[in-house]
Amino acid sequence: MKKMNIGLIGAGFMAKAHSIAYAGMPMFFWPAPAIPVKKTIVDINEEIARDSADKLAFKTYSTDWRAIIEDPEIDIVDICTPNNIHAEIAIAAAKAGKHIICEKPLALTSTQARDMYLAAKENKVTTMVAFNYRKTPAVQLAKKYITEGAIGRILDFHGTYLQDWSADPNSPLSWRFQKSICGSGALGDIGTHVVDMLRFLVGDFDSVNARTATYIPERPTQSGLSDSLGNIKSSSNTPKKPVDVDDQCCFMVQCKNGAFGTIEATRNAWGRNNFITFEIHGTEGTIYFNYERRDELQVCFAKDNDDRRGFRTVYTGPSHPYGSSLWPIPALGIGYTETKIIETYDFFKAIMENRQPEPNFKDGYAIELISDAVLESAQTQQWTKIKEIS
Ligand code: SOE
Repeated sequence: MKKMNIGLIGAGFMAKAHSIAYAGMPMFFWPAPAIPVKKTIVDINEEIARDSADKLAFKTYSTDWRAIIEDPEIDIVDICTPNNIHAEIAIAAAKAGKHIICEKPLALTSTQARDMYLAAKENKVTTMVAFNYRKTPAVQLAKKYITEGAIGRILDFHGTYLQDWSADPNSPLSWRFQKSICGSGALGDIGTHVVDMLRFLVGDFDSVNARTATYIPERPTQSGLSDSLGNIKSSSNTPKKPVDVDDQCCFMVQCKNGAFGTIEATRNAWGRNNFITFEIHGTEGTIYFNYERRDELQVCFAKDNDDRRGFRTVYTGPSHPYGSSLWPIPALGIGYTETKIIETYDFFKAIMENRQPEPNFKDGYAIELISDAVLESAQTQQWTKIKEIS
């Protein structure tokens, strides 16, 4: 069976998720499209790089991402760095003919995302952007129901991504609050996951009307780039610096097919941990999903008799998308890891079939165009048309 060598850049928590997925993918999806081989892991901090190579089972480590690009044995470049260096690495990887999986959001701006998309296209490499939540079997089941017409024509939808890890004003100013490193705040970090899912389920967005806010205007500085996600509380005399991205964003969406929706994203919603939800109303029914109960899809079909119409719970299992490769009975439990394993499987399968998987850099670019329109609309307080892919 073909083996594919991986070079992974950025040894934070996402490196752990991707590494487990490389190990687990062939165990779930057998025969695997190809066998992932964890060759080199890169981190600018040598101690972290060395330790991660041991922990995550990479053969070697480096402190320079160019070592991966220049290594002729590397087939796949996996970008798990902060957002500000996605573009430089991805463009270099594409020019070197490597296939690329990149963490979300794809770039700081749509201009960067376009350059990444074009570089990959010109060099005919396979790309994936790691919006993993759409890989949850229940989300794929929602897509199947919608495609089969089970809820009719979509009228409207509501999506949320709520977390609370940054609600404490004393949680540090990580790179996720600095525009030059992250591009945007809650919007890019988590809002884009919901945008990806709803674009996948409902269709292309046409225009948005947004409002953003920065509730905590400054936060204690943090040493190093490490991604503390609010776990480290600073002492009251730690110097503070301004936050220059959104804490919260909320926007209305007009889709090209006429459907209308709302999306909210915040990391300051006390009590909400990874509250990714959508509710989609169609002429023939409703679908509701909550990632915190990700084995379940709640559905209501209008065609049911009056005396039994109502929400029912479908637990995903072997008869649902990807299910026959996962666990043998419904509700044994899908986790974050499984979504990453499915993502890895789709990526490898597409590489072996010489085509693009979904979501790929084109999708990542389309989502950056949506983010740009959201930020512009929040400034102008006007409905803003989303630019077309060019
Ligand atoms: C932090 O909000 C974060 O790690 C996001 O960056 C991820 O995309 C999300 O899946 C979990 O939360």
